[in-house]
Order: sequence, then structure tokens, then C-alpha cells
Amino acid sequence: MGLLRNRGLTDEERARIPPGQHRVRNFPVLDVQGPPYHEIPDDWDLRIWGDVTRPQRWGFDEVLGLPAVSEVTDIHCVTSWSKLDTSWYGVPMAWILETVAPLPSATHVVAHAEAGYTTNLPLEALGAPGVLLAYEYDGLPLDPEHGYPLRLIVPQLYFWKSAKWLRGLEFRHGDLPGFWERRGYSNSADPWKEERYSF
Ligand SMILES: Nc1nc2c(c(=O)[nH]1)N[C@H]1C(S)=C(S)[C@@H](COP(=O)(O)O)O[C@H]1N2
Ligand SMILES: [Mo]
Repeated sequence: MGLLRNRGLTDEERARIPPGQHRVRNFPVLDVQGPPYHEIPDDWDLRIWGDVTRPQRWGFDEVLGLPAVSEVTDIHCVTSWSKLDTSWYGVPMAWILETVAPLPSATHVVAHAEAGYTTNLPLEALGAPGVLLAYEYDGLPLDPEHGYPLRLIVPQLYFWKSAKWLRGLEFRHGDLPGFWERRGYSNSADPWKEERYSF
């Protein structure tokens, strides 16, 4: 089915679609709960804590003042859609890592989003190219459905790792499975290895 649905692609594009995936042109919305709000609450903050040298707490205006870059990446949802050349703007995770300076004890990171959604990553995954705290998509503020005001983008892993409505990054010694990881999704989530589920 995936092959038939991928017929319109060039060879170059087809090579960017992981096994079992098909390309979409729209931008599907997938989440457990839907947008928590359409305006940024007064008490909004982004917190970075745990096994780091310099914990942080930023209001949204402060986030806008941090160094920012554009990234064009392909994204892959475990439900089998992939979207090529999505365009994001925000704070590069490389800069965040330099700034907070994870302690030697830090091995994993839990991303905390509104309404209790979490997802876990090994520390190395945050160091991969293109990982971003994104606040713009296609040159505009994120849509509420896609994570306004801020979401994580981890393009090299299935998209459930890219927490929408992000509020915190917890650096930890040891792993702690997140919302979907506790419900049978793969811990490692590499789309090129089809690491979809853990059973
Ligand atoms: N906070 C939060 N982030 C989330 C989710 C969610 O339910 N809550 N769903 C994840 C899943 S399963 C996917 S595929 C992507 C979907 O992002 P999109 O709706 O922008 O396409 O968001 C991820 N991030
Ligand atoms: Mo997903």
C-alpha cells in the first residue's frame, strides 16, 4: 500500500521515506488532548532542570530572545504518514545543551508538555542535527493544534517524540518512559529501523 501511495514521488523523495511510511501533503494533527489554549497564559514558562549545571526558567518573550535558526526536516508519524521538507524556526538544541551544560551523570531527558504528556529521549538524541525548540512553522507562529507556542522537534525519530505545547526538559540519570512509551510504543523510535512498538 505504501508503495502505491508513494508513486508520485521522485526517486530522491522516495529515498527519504522510511519503510512502511507514505508521503502526505497535508499536515495531520495527532494528539491525545488537543490544544490547551489559544493564547499564552501569563504564567507560561519553559523550565530546564535536573542533572544540569545551569538550570533555566524562561518566559516566552525570553525564549524569543534566544539564538534561533531555521531547519527544514522530514517528519515521520508512527501511524505511517511522512511529510517532507517541513520548515521550522526556533532555538537550536545544540545551543540549549551548551547553555545548561548537562552533568556527567545525565543520561536521558524527559520532555514535559501541557496536560501531563511526556516523552523520553537518550541524551545523545538531543545532540542530533536539526533538533529544535520550535515556535514557528512555515514562517508563522505555530498553530494551536501543532503545539503553540513551543514544541520540540526531533526529526530523526518518530514524531511522538516531538512534544507539542512543551513546558519543560528534565535531565536525568537513568531513563523514564514517557506517555506513549509506557503504552507500548518503542523507546528508541528510529523510523529507519521501524522501531514502532515495543512488543
Ligand atoms: N503534548 C503532546 N505532544 C505530542 C502529542 C500529544 O498527544 N501531546 N502527540 C505526538 C504525536 S503521536 C505526533 S504524531 C505528533 C503530531 O504532531 P502534529 O499534530 O503537529 O502533526 O505530536 C506528538 N506530540
Ligand atoms: Mo504519532
